[in-house]
Amino acid sequence: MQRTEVTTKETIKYRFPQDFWWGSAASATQTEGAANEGGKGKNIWDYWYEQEPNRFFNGVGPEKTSRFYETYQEDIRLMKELGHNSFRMSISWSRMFPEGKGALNQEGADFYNKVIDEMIAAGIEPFVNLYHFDMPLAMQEIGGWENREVVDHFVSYAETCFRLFGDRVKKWFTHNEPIVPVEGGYLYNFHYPEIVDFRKAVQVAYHELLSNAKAIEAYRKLGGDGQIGIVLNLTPSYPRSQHPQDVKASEIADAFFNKSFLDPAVKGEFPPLLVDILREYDYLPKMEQGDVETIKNNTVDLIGVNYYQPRRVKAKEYLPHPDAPFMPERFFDNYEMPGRKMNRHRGWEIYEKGIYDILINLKDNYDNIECFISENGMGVEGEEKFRDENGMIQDDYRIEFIREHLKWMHKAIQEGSNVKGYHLWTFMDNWSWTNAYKNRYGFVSVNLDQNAERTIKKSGYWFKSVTENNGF
Ligand code: BGP
Repeated sequence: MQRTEVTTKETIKYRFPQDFWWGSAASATQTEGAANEGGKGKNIWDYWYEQEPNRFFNGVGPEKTSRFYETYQEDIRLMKELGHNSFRMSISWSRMFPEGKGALNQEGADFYNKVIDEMIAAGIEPFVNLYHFDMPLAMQEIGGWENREVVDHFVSYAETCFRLFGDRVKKWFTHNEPIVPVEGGYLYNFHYPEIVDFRKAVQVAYHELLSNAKAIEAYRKLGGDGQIGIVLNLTPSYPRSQHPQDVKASEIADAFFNKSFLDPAVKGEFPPLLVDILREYDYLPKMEQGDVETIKNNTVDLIGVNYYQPRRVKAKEYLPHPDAPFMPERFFDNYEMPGRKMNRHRGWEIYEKGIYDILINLKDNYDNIECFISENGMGVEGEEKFRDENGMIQDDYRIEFIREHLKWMHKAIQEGSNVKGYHLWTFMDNWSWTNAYKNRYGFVSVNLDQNAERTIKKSGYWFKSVTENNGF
């Protein structure tokens, strides 16, 4: 493997606080591979791929992904080489409990024990997430998050993880982007079970929230001495204009997609605007006695913020058809701002200041809760064409992307934001759900044609210098 050092001779203009968390994030299904090995049960991705391989870019499924299950030692060594002091992974529920409940798969527990130990030995703090889109199939068969029983099974699984790994893991996360399974699975058809049903969507969101609160409660009951939080994709909703109808549209979009999880997770309360809408249209979820207290009393210690793109909205141009299925878009239209900067590979706008706006919002309206950027990154298709004669991918666009976001983060810190770190999505190229290996996000490239060979990209070396200097 070719290694060309990237040296930065610049003087440090953007210095970050001491002990800043530098690292990256990944998830089990996207990296581990070995989907049918080591006693793992099937999850919805394994199943969906069997049923509809055409839904996945180039027909590539989750069975092998980036092979972290076999190569974790080498990968952790590379993380260390790139200056990581922390890394967020997720545990696969169906690797721990093949049926989602019942007997523990000891081989699964052994694997995570080895990974955690290996990271700690390398001086990398493991941040561990319990749910990253990967419902065990057996749980989906009884309704997944639609079914309240699944909340209890999730909490039992979480408790097992706290018991087995909590002596070494001090940063826990219940969910990654819990709005995404709602959007993908129950509104917009990009996750299994491909249902379009607003009532179910609301119930799914509610049960995810309840499972967050109950898992936090369990952690504290067990005497957990670390921190427990949730990772949310906080997508700022910018109105097209300051016209009151545009502003109102953006407030509603914000209530649906950000405050829906942020308010209950941090404040233990539901956003009034969302509750009013759900009540008016008769879509309030089924709740049980005691739930409100459980949610109120079990709020998070910290928030992971995933930020990729802003949401831009405008007042509706046309009234929705009265018989159309109920969707959040009944209240706003998405708005394509002329002149916006795009990552065309992913179809996402790049708006670096969004990261600052999120952090200032958390500071001003959420008691400046401790947080970190838990994902941010740039997926690019066809990166092989940027490989130079020494075999290194010259991803200057990624360096620029990260650098510009870090500058805005730095400004937020100077203004008092309680942001503690920055994790890139992702460490090495991995499997992106239905996009499979279309867009590459890693500091490290994974060559699927060469036995998943890893090579560090230019951005990886650049990041190493940032971590060493604690700034740039
Ligand atoms: C986030 C997810 C990640 C990751 C990332 C990039 O929503 O938490 O799992 O996949 O987005 O998105 P994509 O893979 O769809 O390009």
